[in-house]
Amino acid sequence: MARSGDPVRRLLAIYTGGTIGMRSREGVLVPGSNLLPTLRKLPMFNDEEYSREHQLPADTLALPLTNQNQRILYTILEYDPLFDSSDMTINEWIRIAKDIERNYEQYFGFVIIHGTDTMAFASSMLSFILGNLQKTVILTGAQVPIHTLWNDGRENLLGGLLMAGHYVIPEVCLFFQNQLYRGNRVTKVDSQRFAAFCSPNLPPLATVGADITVNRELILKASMNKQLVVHSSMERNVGVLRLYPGITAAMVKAFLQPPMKGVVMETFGTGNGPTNPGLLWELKKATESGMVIVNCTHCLQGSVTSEYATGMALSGIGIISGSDMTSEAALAKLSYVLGREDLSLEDKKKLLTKNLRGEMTPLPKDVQVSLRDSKFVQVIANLLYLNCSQDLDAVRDSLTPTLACAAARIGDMEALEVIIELGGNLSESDFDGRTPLHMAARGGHVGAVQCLLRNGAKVNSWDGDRSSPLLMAIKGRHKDVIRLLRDAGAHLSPQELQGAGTELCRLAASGDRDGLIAWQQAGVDLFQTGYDGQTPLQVAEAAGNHELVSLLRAQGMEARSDIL
Ligand code: ASN
Repeated sequence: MARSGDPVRRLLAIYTGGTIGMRSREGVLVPGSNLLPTLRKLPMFNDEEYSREHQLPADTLALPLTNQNQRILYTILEYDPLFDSSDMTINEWIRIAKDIERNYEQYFGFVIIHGTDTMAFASSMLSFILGNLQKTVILTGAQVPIHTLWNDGRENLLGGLLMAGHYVIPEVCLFFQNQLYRGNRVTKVDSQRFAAFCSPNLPPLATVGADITVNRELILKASMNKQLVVHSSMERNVGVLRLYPGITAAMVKAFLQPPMKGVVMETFGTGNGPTNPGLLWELKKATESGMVIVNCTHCLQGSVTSEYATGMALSGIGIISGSDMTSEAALAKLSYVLGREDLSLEDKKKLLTKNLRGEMTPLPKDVQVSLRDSKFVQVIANLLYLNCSQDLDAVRDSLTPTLACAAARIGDMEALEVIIELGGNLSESDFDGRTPLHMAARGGHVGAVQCLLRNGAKVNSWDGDRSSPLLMAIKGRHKDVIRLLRDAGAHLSPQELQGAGTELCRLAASGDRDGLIAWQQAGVDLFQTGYDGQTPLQVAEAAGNHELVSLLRAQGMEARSDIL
């Protein structure tokens, strides 16, 4: 989270519809166009003098100077047609995301004026559609139209504009009744009262009273140096199935038919369902044939755990725990993950269990982790990712080298990816001076080496024993790793090369063919002499190792022909 020093902040307010601008027609409320002229007439939304003096364009208004002397200008992009949010679909949310993308550079932040009925779905979906967000996106709306005498629209819209104009909160948020929530944590809980939303499993990101209190430790960290991505290939064939006592196998079967590809199943309490064998069989058949089912509790608050046999029965048939996600967030995540064409089904299922946009609390109380378990690294990294306030950056920077080394040592790609996403420096060494690349090279983990190199790890570095990743790969005889490192420009230091002749003779004496080939692959001349002036060829001849002799002679011929 940050506040910029620029005295004028420009926001884009995308008006999609909703009660806030509705008008009564034949006794019922319908979406109302021309929100801007209404706002122009309200002094709290329009500093007329400033607008005139600065000749603002017709689609742009200026808020009066804020308490912090900030000037906020906002341009209204009004959709046509406007929507009651009951008519919104993934298509409209992708359109909003694309409008944000198109205008991303021109504006400091974005406010989306949306109907409240499906606003929790909208904010959840947008949190997944918008990848690598570095600017504030706030959804808001009202329970009562803004042009009526007593309404909540003015307060909500003004609050949304002020928050987006003052703070960089790089998330999709929802502002309602003085609270700024993470968008994928909210649900609509009241159809009439002004306090329409709640965020049952995460406190508000900010609260507005006489002062604004921002919960800095909750704000997600922006993925710096990465470009905004609009994930428009969201899977539409996803749905929500609410279990109830007595639901039959036939009903569940009917729901799970094509084209359905993913289902959020709302279950009882801590994630429990009936143990009726017929019903479990239908669910098992579905998961086995590729249907992805996420288990969310239909309780307002709390998480899916594995306390009861009735819950275990569901996880035993391939149903994925949705932890403490709201059903709205789980549906959006399912749509995003299933839409990722670059992933296998297994990878999609794994991704669903991870915290991607702060939508779930990463360390459920029932997860036991041990220091020996690779999951430990992931859990710590996830915790750091979620609690990424500036205060925690220093802790993160000191922990990530050790975490990355631990992950690289066992070739734990998932943990490495979490650390990379966290922004950890992959060239930083642990207390032994070893970098993650040293550890991955020593273990011969080709995937981890590739991943580290791809993400900018330094290829030539020397640890406390003055060994490079290349030397570690040679010692382990990891041919594929040696090749990767060499292709990336790895070389041995003069100090490492100094003792090479003696080491080659030792390998020749013990008949270690693979050891010799590893050195040769690393670009080392096999005809160096050892401490007593003998070459490895002479040592092999003396040992009567014919296989090695012919290998070394062939190498010698090759080397000579190279020189000629
Ligand atoms: N039906 C309206 C909508 O969602 C409700 C509202 O905005 N308060 O568009």
